Amino acid sequence: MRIIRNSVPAAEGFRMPAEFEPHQGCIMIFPERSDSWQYGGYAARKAFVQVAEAIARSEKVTVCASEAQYDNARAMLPPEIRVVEMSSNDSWARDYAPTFVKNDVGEVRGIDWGFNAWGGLEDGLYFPWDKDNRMARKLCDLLDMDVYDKRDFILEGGSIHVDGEGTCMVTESCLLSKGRNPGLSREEIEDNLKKYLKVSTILWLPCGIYNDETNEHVDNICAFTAPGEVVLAWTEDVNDPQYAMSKACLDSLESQTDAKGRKLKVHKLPLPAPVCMTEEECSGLDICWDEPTRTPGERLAASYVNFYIANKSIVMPGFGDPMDEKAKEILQGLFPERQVVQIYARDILIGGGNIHCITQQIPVRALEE
Ligand code: KQY
Repeated sequence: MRIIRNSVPAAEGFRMPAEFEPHQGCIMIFPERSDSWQYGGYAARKAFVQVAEAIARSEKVTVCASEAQYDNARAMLPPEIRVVEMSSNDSWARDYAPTFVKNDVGEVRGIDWGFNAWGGLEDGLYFPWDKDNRMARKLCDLLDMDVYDKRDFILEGGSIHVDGEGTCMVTESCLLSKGRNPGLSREEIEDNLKKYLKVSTILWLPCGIYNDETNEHVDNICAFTAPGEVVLAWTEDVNDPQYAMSKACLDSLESQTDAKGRKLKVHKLPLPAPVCMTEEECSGLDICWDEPTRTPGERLAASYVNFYIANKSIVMPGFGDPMDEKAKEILQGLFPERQVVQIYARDILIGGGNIHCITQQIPVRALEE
């Protein structure tokens, strides 16, 4: 594995493919952190296993597990899933596994962005985060891929979505937050995205999902379903604080065009009713640096937009809500070639994210095409 410091992906013809382009596989990390996951991750692990199994039906899944969890992961996961021992601070593969870029002859490389637990000492969610920050490079080594070193720029994979045709979508609340790159202007941030993802247009949405502790990652509010088409998390309840946020995103999407000059077709994806922490759930969480990570009644950032596009399926969350079925139907209509699989994901949501946040796709390489 070469660590590339003297060049950038766009200059060498590497672009980030859209998630709906073919994958060689998917990376996940086994959960165990006791202030993120109830009862040391017991229920979360079961949900992660269901997600991994669903994805593994159409692509190779690699699950990273700690030394302590390796035997358990190997026993819980089916043989076709690869389990490797790798240290991490938590389990958000979307955010700190590499972002992969690919060139026209099918070579794939990784990008190693800086990671500071969603805001570092400003408003980050745990400390330390050093093991997470080392994962992208280790994974590129494991996958035999060269890696671009961009650790001087803080970025999580969940804070970007691309259409594979020159457009990247982000939220202002996240990319312009104080805890990430306070020394960089909006233009300098755009410039990094353009050089590293090989995009020419950045769609800036103002915000994301209410109470999303990542400073409102784009992957929880809006996602590309095809070039020129997105799904947007939506509520008709004008009294819900989410209404104004979703409406602001809709207005913003309607006022912009993508890299190909298209107006975006926006499909509204309804939200479930507010999902809030119970006393019992809170009592299953350990304390993080003298503070509880969750409080009873706290609203979680539940959204059906947080789905994963696998080669032959869409793996989406369910919350035991009457809207589960409707959201599934909408996604099935938008992805007629893929089977929509819904997994009950409350135990993932408690950790602060969902199925998209715990997965990272690896584009197919020339040899596999
Ligand atoms: O990408 C995400 N949504 C991860 C959030 C992690 C929160 C840590 N509790």
